[in-house]
Order: sequence, then C-alpha cells, then structure tokens
Amino acid sequence: MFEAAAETMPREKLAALQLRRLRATLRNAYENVPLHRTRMQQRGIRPADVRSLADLARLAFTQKSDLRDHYPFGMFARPREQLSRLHASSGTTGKPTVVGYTRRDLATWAGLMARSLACGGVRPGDLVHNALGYGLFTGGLGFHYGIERLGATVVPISGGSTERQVALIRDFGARALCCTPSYALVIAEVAEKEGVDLRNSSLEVGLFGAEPWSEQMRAEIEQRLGLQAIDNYGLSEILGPGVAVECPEQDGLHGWEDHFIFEVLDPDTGRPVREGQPGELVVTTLTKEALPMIRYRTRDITRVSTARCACGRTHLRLQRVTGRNDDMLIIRGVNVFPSQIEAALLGLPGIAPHYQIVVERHGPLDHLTVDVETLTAIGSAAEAKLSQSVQHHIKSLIGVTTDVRVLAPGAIPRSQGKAVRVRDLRTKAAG
Ligand code: DLL
Repeated sequence: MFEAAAETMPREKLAALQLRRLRATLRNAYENVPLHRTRMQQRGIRPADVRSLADLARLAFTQKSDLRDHYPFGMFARPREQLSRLHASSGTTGKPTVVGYTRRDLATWAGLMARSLACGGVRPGDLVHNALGYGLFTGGLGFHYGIERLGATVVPISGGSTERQVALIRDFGARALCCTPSYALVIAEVAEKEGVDLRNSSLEVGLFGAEPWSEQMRAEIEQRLGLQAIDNYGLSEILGPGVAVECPEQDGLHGWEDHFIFEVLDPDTGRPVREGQPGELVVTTLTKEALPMIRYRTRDITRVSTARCACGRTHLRLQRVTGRNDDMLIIRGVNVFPSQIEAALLGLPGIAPHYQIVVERHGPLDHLTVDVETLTAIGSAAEAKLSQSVQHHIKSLIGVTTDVRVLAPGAIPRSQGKAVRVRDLRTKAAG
C-alpha cells in the first residue's frame, strides 16, 4: 500500500477525520465561493452548525450546471493567480466545465493517484505506458504525476498512433498500461494485426477507466492483453482520476473516504438509498482548496458496500459504475444502459467487441438499432442469420426489441479515448 495508515484506518477514525475536514471545506466554500455562501445562507446554515456527518444532508446539492453558470472561474475558492493548473471537460453541449488546482491540490492529487496505482497493483520501479489523453482532459496528466509520485517510470505517450504504442509497449517492456477500456481493445486489435503477441509480453496489469465498461469487456481485455484489468473511476469536477479504484480482489472500487464523502441517493427524491441499493453517486470533497465541491451530483449510477475487503483496506467500495443517469435509454418502458447491451454482445461467437447504439424516434416510440461488427467477412446470407440471432439474444437478456445491423470488420469507428457508444438521432428528428 502507498499510504497504509490512511488506507486501513478504522472506520470510526475515518468518520472523525471526515467531519473535521468537512467543516474546514465548508468554511473554505462559505468564505470564498459566493454561490456556496448564498446557498448556505438560504438554508440558514453556517459551517459551524455542521456538527455531525448527518448534518451534510441539510446542505444543498451542487450540479454540473452550476459550473457552467459560473464559467469559467466563478466556483473557484482561490484567485486565478493562485492556481497552478486548469483542466476542462468539453461536454457534448454548451460551455466546457473548467476545474482548477492549487499547488497543494496537485500534490494531493498526485498522492491519491499514486495510492490508486499501488492499490491496482502497480509498483515503484515499474514501467507504466500511459495512453490516456494528455491535455485539458484530466486522465493523462492525472495519471502522469501519480506514476512519478509512486516512483515508477512513466511513458507519456497519450492516445493515438496505435502501431507505435504497440511497438513501444514491446520495446520498452511496460509492466502496466493505463487507458480507457475501449482503447485497450484497439491496442489489442492492432497488436494482433501486426503479429505482436501482447499476451506473452511484459504487461501484467492495466488500469482502465473514464467510461463505463462491463465484466464481459474486462474478460475480453484480460484474455487478449494477458494482464489483470483494474477499474478506476473519477471525474474532473471532483478531482479527475484517483477518486476510486479496484484492488486486485476486483470486487468493487475503494472510494478514498479520507478525501471524499460518498452518498448514494435516489435520483428522484434526493434521499439516501439503503446500503447495497443502486442510486446516484453524490460526492463531497474534503481536501480540495481551489474547487471545494459540496454534494456534487455525479449522475453516475452505482451501489456501495462498507463490508470489509480481503485486501485490508477499510474504505468503502463502489460497485462498477454501470452508466450515467442521463445515458439511460428508456425503450418502450424498459430502462436500458448501453453497458447492458455491451454485456449481451461480448462473447457472442463471430462478433467483434466494438459496437454502437443508434436511437431513433419511430412515431411515438423510441427505437434502437445496434450496430455490430463481424470478426471476419462472412457474406450477406450469414450476416442476416447472425443479425437475427443477436437480436434474439439481446431480447432474451434485456427484454428490449432492437434491430441489429451486422457490419463488416473495422466498420465501427475506433476511439483513442472515451468511446462514443450511443448515437442519438431523436433530437435531430424532433427539431
Ligand atoms: O474521465 C476522469 C478519469 C480519467 C477517470 C481516467 C478514470 C481514468 P471526466 O472526463 O470528467 O473525468 O468524466 C467523468 O466519466 O462521471 C463517469 O460518467 C465516467 N467514468 C469515469 N470513470 C469511469 C469508470 C474522467 N471507471 C465521467 N466507469 C464520470 C464508468 C466512468 N464510468
């Protein structure tokens, strides 16, 4: 463990630390961010009134729209001159979300990333191939400084030029790979095409995240790259990567509770669900200077468990994030996450693990077309037959009727970062 005392802290001590840090965070937010001060005043709460962790429920939520409404720097608790770095996420609509870090925030982040890498099985002295995007995205630089902090060697390759990535993984002898799960499969695919056997390479562990992925996708990646695939979760508004990560038990992601408070709420009522029940993850930061976040609604759906983990860490575990509230499709009354379609598709014989879902409006009803790809060219008669059987398989597993389009090998666009899984044509048609 990178920080054994913190990672194995008894839960009562952890709770006491959280309360102390929560009060300091609220003071920082109240004194330095007009939006947080106004919201606390509206509720008649001052930071000193928060005397227990249960009092957190009295505070207002923060949402992505708050960051947009105060674009670019209005949510910062420090003057811009005191920030060492900015990151931003582009988002699909409107203005980007801008986040900022003081020098101390960057040190905290590097420490949490080093802790997360070690938790996932990366060791000091390892060579780590970092294929997450460098730039405004938090993935590349977030991992970069964590890898250095851990005492490992970073190869800052970023995404793209996959042939070169394959050659460098082989030539430099990387033990660990960091990228999105969808890009891990692109690397596997290109290696196979080039005749490079990564299964028997130096790779032993991969940290994959930044997008939802399924257990089936994990199995595929582990088998094709010959490594242990570890899930890691984070979001820019809260930190970037380094919020939660699996240990080698691969049974949930340890959320670092000495730096964050995790709540799981019913997205409709805003009330907590029982432990183990699915709901929206809401996160409060405890150590951020520049951008303290109070009860940030992530829109991500997960469940938590505080049961003790075999690895000895005491921090709660988030179940793999299956998707975002706003990515959920409602097809004739059935709620569907793209990751469920992924789980149904992966492992089907003859089908490549690349897919795209097209949503259209047919009259009053939403309609799904799932584009899949064959591993080899098979001819139209076989394609028609395959389409039928995939359609049947999805229907029997998830209960939704879809059209399945079987495309030629390589027809589905490959991503270097976050894969675009859903093409939603509904709004266009309505407009
Ligand atoms: O994706 C930070 C990150 C970088 C995490 C690299 C892990 C590795 P954003 O671009 O702000 O930050 O996107 C955050 O991506 O709210 C989730 O919806 C989704 N997401 C991130 N990690 C996972 C994961 C980075 N492991 C948004 N599983 C989040 C499922 C994930 N979804």
